[in-house]
Amino acid sequence: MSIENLLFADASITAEGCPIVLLGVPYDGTSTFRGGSRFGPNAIRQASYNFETYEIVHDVDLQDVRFCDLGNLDEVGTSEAMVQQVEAFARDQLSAGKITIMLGGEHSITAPCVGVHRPPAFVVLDAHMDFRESYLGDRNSHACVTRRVTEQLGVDRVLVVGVRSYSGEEAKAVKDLGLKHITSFDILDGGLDRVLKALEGLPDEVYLSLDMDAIDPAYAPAVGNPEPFGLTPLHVKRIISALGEKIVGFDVTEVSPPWDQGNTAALAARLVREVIAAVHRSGRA
Ligand SMILES: [Mn+2]
Repeated sequence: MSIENLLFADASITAEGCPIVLLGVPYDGTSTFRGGSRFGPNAIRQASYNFETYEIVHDVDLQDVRFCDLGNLDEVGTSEAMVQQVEAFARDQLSAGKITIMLGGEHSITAPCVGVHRPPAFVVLDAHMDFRESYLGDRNSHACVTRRVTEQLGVDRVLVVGVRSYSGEEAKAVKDLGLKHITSFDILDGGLDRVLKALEGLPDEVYLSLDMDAIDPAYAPAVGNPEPFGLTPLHVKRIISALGEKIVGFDVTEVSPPWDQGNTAALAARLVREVIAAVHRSGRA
């Protein structure tokens, strides 16, 4: 199978009868430090063949799960074009009652998808607050994602986990608006229980966005903006398990293959498989 036709391991090629739909969004047009995440979707797909089909914690064999991989969106030049593409995808899949999983691409792909989904709750794992009003003249920038989502959903529906880097201007906006967030330092002091308690209180439908830079660069070095003092892969696995039955949309972003020895893509692929198994196990799909 050529790279153009490479599917995520165990995925079917058509959406018919599949409650879970994967899509690659090869967009990295607003990346400012280390580009290359447009190669992320296919690197994650390639890495997905490394793993057993049976997921031990969920007692789910992915060969028995109906999910499809629709391939990649066409590459586009502007953030506006990307936003339109992702919105169209999200509208189609939402009206068909599908659970969407996007493989990024940079984190800017999240806001248009969430804007269409309008979930009762949005949880984002990210080293960064991404709470700028605009960045380098672009409101669709990866540096503004959580700000845009907060505008779309209302601040009460948003929870940021693993954050440890933001500007003074963002700190003020976060405080003024009362954006809920749990830093990686909070987790160091209070354990993951603090996060799990916050997740327990969420509504039944949650969109989960994973910026791979939430995870420590020791485990996920190939991201656009690596930030020390991060979460461990097991933290993220545990969060996915805790949310499993509530997940109605998921994305994994910022894997940048030109900087990777393969471990970042492998971890991303493994976590996508974890999400699929957790969602399936819940009976929602
Ligand atoms: Mn980030």
